[in-house]
Amino acid sequence: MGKSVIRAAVCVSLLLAVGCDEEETGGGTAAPMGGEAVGDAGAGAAADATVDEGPDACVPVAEECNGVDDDCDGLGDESLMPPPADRTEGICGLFFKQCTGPDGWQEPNYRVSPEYQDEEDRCDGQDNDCDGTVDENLSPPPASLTVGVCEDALQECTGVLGFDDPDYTAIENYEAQEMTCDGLDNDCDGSVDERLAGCMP
Ligand SMILES: [Ca+2]
Ligand SMILES: [Ca+2]
Ligand SMILES: [Ca+2]
Ligand SMILES: [Ca+2]
Repeated sequence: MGKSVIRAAVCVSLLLAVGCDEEETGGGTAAPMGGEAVGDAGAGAAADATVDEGPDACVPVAEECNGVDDDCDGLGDESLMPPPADRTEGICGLFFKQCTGPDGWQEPNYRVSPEYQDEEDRCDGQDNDCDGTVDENLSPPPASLTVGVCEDALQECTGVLGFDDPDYTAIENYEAQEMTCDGLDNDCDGSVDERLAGCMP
């Protein structure tokens, strides 16, 4: 019994208190929260305090790559659009500069790309060393046929498909099948003038 009475009394007190607050808020100033202490004068003082904070105050400007939180959001050098890297040819066209904080924008490490080569020696249809030329200065392996008139023949770079045998017909005196009695192994099979009846060059 005693506890119920006390609880009811507390509830009545709270209701009265709430009602009182509502009356004050509705009839008084437009201050959203709290009491007579915070009025227009208080808000004005707070604004003045912000302006007067002095040299430590962060004045937001556009974020730049400089290791500084220019826009005062607590993050430095965030959400920046990197400029293209210095090397734009070949596979380097995919690279952008990197923000290094106080040192600003710096060249990327091109070697992170497995396609990149300091000096191109890969036949792959790409400009791996970003000098503007694709598959240049390569060292091709020997061709499939390297005897007879095909001696010294090398494979040729065909681009994305890699190295392949050369066009043997472009080789002087080459014949797909030995036909000429000339003392040469024209078809590059290791035999000279074979199967040519009566040939004595
Ligand atoms: Ca190249
Ligand atoms: Ca290449
Ligand atoms: Ca021959
Ligand atoms: Ca032959």
